Amino acid sequence: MINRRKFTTLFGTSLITGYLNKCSAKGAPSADNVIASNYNESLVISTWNNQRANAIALKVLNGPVGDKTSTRLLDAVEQGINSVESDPADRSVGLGGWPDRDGHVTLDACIMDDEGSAGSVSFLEGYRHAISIARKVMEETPHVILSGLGAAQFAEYQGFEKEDLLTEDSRKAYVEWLKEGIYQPKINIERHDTIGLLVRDSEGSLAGGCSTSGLAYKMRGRVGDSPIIGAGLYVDNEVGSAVATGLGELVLKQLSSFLVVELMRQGHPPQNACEIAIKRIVEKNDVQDAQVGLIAISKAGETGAYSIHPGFVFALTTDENSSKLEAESYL
Ligand code: SD4
Repeated sequence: MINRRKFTTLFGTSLITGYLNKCSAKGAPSADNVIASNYNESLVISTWNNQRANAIALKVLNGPVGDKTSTRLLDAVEQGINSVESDPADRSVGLGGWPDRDGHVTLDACIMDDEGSAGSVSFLEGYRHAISIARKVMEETPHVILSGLGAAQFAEYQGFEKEDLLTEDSRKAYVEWLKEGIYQPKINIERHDTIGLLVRDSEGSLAGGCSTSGLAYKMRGRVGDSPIIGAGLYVDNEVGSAVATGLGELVLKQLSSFLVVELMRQGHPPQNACEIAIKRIVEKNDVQDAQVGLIAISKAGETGAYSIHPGFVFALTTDENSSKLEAESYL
């Protein structure tokens, strides 16, 4: 049975109070179904403790209008995520990301806009800004995904700077890991910092992206959910958007982000949709040692977040407030 109490308690505080107050003014608010329809402020939500990325994205969203809507939304997603890709302290994204078991840092990322355009890179080596390269794939090629060597060649052709992403800290940790060489992802502290970031502008237009170095010490060539449209990310501007983090193999098998958006299309609020999608994963897999977290925004500005195990945190930022919140979980 899904227990909502913790989530609603957390969501009953701080930022969401702002929503509920707004909603109260319009009538019929409910803590279980945070309705912000006609909510006419920008909103950014991202996985894990990424309030700084949210703030950067929000600033772009609220920046000079004049640019095409899609451009502003994509700039917001890209610049928010770029900040994490350049932060060596984030060990699951870009520079300083955890290597695979052969010592190579390989990145996955994807991006989608309000017009349904999508771009992605997987198994990318040597370039920190995977999200920017994914955007270029979307904008400059007839394709959706470029992978491995081809993705790296494309990045070079597009003028991205090539570099070694393995920092001294990551190298030391890798050498230490090699002593035992056991591959055993750990829930929440499983070097989980992957950024999935969703934006909604004041008009209700949606876009999103995610970027990751994937699971620490994965097999060489392993690709997770993050570059797969519908798995790690899905955006449908008529309905809503969703992004996933955690053990990508589970997300891939259920296409969880697509599922969340389709559930919203059927009328489920994003919170319900995230809960049903997590339940689907739990029912079909052994999840004892596996975490997945989902976050979502509806067209109307409602938000949802849910995970398999406790400990999944996410960042929610509006013009009024920014908070790190812990999602309610199935177990
Ligand atoms: C993957 N979903 O590659 C990513 C990992 C992740 O926080 O989200 N880590 O499976």
